[in-house]
Amino acid sequence: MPPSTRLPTWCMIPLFLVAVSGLLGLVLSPAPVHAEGAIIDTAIDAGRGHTCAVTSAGGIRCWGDNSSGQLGNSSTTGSAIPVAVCADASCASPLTGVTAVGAGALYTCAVTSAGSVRCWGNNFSGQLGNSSTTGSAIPVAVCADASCASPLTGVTAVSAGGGHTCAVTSAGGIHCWGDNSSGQLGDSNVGDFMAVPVAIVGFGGVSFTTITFVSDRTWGVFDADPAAGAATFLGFAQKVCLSPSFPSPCPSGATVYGSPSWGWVADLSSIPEASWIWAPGITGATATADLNQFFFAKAFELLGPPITGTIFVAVDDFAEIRVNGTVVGTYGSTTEIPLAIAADKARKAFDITPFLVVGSNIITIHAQNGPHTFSPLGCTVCTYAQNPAGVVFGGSIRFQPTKASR
Ligand SMILES: [Ca+2]
Repeated sequence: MPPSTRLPTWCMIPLFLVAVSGLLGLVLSPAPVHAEGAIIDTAIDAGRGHTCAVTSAGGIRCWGDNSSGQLGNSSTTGSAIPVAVCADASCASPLTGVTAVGAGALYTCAVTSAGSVRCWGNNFSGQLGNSSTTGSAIPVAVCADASCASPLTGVTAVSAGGGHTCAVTSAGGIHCWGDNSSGQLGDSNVGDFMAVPVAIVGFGGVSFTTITFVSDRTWGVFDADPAAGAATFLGFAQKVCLSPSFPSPCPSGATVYGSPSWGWVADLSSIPEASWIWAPGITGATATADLNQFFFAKAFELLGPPITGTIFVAVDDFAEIRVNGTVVGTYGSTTEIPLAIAADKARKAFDITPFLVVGSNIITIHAQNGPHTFSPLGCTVCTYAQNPAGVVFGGSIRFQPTKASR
């Protein structure tokens, strides 16, 4: 059972005064509100439909909408009175040592005295920073980086937006995570989202930019490599799955081919936001699937010399990795079944560093399905349900910024 979540009535009144003052943009009291030992409001922030306040004892209490678990009390039932945020999944004790709070639209993040960040609530865009897109009604620790091997530390302040979050460290660094559809993370990239923090260049001694990219809906689909000559834009990539549960999890909104669940077991743990993708408009019923090929392309602006660049790829059945119109390498096969099978069972790394240039770069993944003879179902003109196709990839580019950002 969660701890008692009701504040004594004698301290709720000043708390609500503070909340109201925040809504009206007024300052009722420049100093913390004191009420016979119950000292509240060392920090307060309001989200779309909820509010959270830090107590001077280091606790944190939230109230209002809880539809996404943004009150952090292991519940999704709203509360018109403050409730204590739980420390962990057991919810046996309240979160303590809180020094700052940022309330986002449907989620909340708090800084602890140890310098780490805990977030809870909606996680649709990875705004909880724990390398996941699953929401949480109890606090989760924000990861330090893409490996998610350790928590983010040294944090002194946090600010939460609609679906993205940024934290400031004592070293002056800025780390952001979550929705990046408008480039709001500040990492010079525009993508779906980042479910782990990225360090922003120009703050806290960070002198290089790391652009992380994954296969998602932001990749343009063409009938040829747009970096190598004339190419027709066919739309943006769609996410695809063999079946509703394979690969698992099948992302929401993905097209499900309705295939028997063979293949597509490549380990994607190092590129956790990557999805299997294919060309728009294709379903399991589309024919002919056999030997269909598309070019998935995206531009990356490097505001200085490249330091390193790596891309990991898995594919059903063949892929050619191209940078600025030049072939970096290939994976899989459209003629040899063992090579094709291997290509969807494990991702392969390609070093793209020598192919990157200062300025605009176009990365293109040319992917092709195998012939009907690759299908175990005996079709001679196969649908995508009978002969599925997809490609999944992700990687990073690190460069030394020498030009002014846009
Ligand atoms: Ca295939």
